[in-house]
Amino acid sequence: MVSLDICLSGIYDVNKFINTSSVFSSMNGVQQPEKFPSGFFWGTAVSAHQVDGGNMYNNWWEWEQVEGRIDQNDRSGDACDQWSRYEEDFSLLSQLNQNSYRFSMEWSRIFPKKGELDKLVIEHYHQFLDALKKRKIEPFVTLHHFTEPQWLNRLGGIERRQNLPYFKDFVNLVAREYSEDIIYWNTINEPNIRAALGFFLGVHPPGKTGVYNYLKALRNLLRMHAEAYYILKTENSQNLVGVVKNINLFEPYNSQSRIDRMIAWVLDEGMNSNTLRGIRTGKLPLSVVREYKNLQGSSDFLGLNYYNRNFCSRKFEGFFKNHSDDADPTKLCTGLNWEAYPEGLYLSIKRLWEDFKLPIYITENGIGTTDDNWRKEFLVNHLIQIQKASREGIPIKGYFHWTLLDNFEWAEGYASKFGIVECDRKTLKRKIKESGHLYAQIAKENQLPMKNNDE
Ligand code: IFM
Repeated sequence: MVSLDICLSGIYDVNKFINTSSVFSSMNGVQQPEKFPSGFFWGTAVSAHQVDGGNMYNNWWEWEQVEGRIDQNDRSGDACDQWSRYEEDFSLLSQLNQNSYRFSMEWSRIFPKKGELDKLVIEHYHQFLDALKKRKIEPFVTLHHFTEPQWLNRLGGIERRQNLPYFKDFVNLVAREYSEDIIYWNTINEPNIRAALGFFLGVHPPGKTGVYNYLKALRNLLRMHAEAYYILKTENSQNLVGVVKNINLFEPYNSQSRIDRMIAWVLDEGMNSNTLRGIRTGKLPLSVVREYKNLQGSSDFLGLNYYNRNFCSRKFEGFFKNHSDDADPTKLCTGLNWEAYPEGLYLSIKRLWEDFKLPIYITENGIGTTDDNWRKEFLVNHLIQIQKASREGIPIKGYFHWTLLDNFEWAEGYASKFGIVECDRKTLKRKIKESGHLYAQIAKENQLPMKNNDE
């Protein structure tokens, strides 16, 4: 049997893993796979624009219509049509032994026009939540996941501070309507990524570039987070509210090089530390003003999205690349070229814990690949890292695999297959992949796969 130490440090072929090793604890002298904490949330995460279909009132819809912006000129279109197929999808969740589901409520659907709300959409979300409740699936709701209403953009978008009240209207409404059915709220999904892709690199709407725009957008996203936290806690103090931060690890390409180390520090500061510090202390990134009211301590938990690490050097375009020199090209995430680095999940969890001492939910983690065996390996290897951190006493309360269905991966279109369930692009027929079956087994047993005694 593979020893525990090796098991924790290595990358494993999942078939070997399933057959010969697991994270074992000894009970009455019998080796048992270690359990995840009791009450652990097993789920998948999605976002409205990526799965619902027909989101024609948001800025992404407009953005996609211009040729050349999305890989293969894909458009979100019907996406996975979860808007009308949610009953079918939630039955799939039950089949997959999921006890939770992370999804986003679409601001532009609730308010398709400025000041005008759509009552049918409000009702739709009630039914959606009822359908989850009926199946005993805990909703984890995200309020902002990369999209904004088109009318907001015409008023200057999220980079304009004067537009903050519109977001507050949306959150007030959602808090009033749904607080009885929702406990877990994610305010903003990946504020730094939304700001970097839309306002620094210009590859997401509104296509702006530069550090100044990045900081403006990021500060406003943090203000939006702070206001949402305040509204939800005022509505019901039992609400549990947290930001979703993705941790992009930045390492020097050459650890002996002072410049590489410095670049890694700057990128980490700009993409990670400034935001985490903001939420801890209330201070907005590079702001001359002191604190922003309601920002300090505005998280009951941390949602951690973790995918990959980057190697930093001035010789790379943009000063970093997202895989090592000897990465196996067949194992990189489609379109995004991320290389799996499971240990980075453990490091990111540790970092959040040391900074905040708050419960942590892994709100996203996954890989875009057509090689489903590789996805199984990826899954298991990352779950091992969660167990390692849990063993050190860090309260990790749930894991949401990204994602349920193969869906619209923003600028990468439909080529990147992140789902544990296939969604046929023509018929939208769903089919559980092997990785889905493996995940269902893990969720059911609340532990990694059993050792096969025949080996
Ligand atoms: O699909 C995205 C998601 O919307 C935000 N986090 C990263 C995922 C994979 O790129």
